[in-house]
Amino acid sequence: MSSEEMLDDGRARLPSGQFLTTRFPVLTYGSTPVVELDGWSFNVSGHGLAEPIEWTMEEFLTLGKHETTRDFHCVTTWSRYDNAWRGVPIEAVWAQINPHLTEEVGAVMLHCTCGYTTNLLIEDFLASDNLFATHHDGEPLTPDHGGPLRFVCHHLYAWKSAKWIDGIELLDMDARGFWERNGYHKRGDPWGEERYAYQE
Ligand SMILES: Nc1nc2c(c(=O)[nH]1)N[C@H]1C(S)=C(S)[C@@H](COP(=O)(O)O)O[C@H]1N2
Ligand SMILES: [Mo]
Repeated sequence: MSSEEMLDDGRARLPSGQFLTTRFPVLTYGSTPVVELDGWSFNVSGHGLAEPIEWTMEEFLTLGKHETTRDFHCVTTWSRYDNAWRGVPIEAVWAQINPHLTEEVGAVMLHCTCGYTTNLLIEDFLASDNLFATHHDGEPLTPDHGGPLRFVCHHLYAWKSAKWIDGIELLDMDARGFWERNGYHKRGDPWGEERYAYQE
């Protein structure tokens, strides 16, 4: 694992200011919640959607299947290469939402059981290979890493990869989630070192 590797498009595999770890650190604001699936639902609501959409975990997991192996970059400067994620692909979830939209969606706010939120522009949210992961490196996601369900967005800093996700709020325009209101960048591109709000 060299830190001088390049991606196909010529960017460095390891973004500037990052160091490589083979560990899988747990980065959580607050403590790990216990997600009780009894009574749990995944909710989609907000801008352009007349009727909210609701799925049980069982229903959500039947929407589709996807596996991808990608790098993970935390803004606190650690990066972990080659994480094998498995779960429900973004395309399958969006295929359920899109036909019900009456207006254009510009961004989303992701909601988690613990109250954590994070915002993404719609094009970042819909990037191919994004997924709602249930497994990491062949094992069910542990509660610390967001089990039973976490969103994973590979091309932005890992704070956008919301653990214990249970909802998508559709927005007409971008807004700020938890870290984005607390000093972090609205978008968070690791190759642009979009770490802090003052860089916007
Ligand atoms: N719900 C929730 N999701 C979260 C966080 C959090 O505190 N709460 N932390 C974020 C941050 S800052 C990072 S780096 C990654 C870390 O994921 P990991 O703990 O599985 O390594 O989760 C992100 N998702
Ligand atoms: Mo992070």
